[in-house]
Amino acid sequence: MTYDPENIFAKILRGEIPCNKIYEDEFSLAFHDINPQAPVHALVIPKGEYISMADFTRNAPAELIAGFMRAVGKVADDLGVTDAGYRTIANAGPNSHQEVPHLHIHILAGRPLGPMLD
Ligand code: IU
Repeated sequence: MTYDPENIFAKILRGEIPCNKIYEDEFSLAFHDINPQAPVHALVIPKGEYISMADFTRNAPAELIAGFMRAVGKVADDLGVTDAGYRTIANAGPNSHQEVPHLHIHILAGRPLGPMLD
């Protein structure tokens, strides 16, 4: 599968579509999910053309991988959910129900989340 530069998160990264931004640095952008599944539902995306976690960890430079993962922790801290707890999810591929083919980590928090799967 090749990266589709017209996916919605690529457009957000290019500034062609707005987002409700939480955090941005040279490696990452974080914003509120448009259809939140919990009181806190953020998405963190890397700056680069990566479809999935597998694509990212195989192909991204180590500095970007480290910077991106740091951003996930920082966003949780900034949102004030670290102590109460939160869940991170990165869907990848058809069985996972990944809808947007640009790597994104969901941060879900703000209520007890219950069991992992539907
Ligand atoms: P998924 O893991 O690919 O299924 O998650 C995609 C998420 O992107 C999903 O939670 C959507 O609500 C969210 N989203 C968004 O925040 N803004 C958009 O313009 C679109 C989807 I399209």
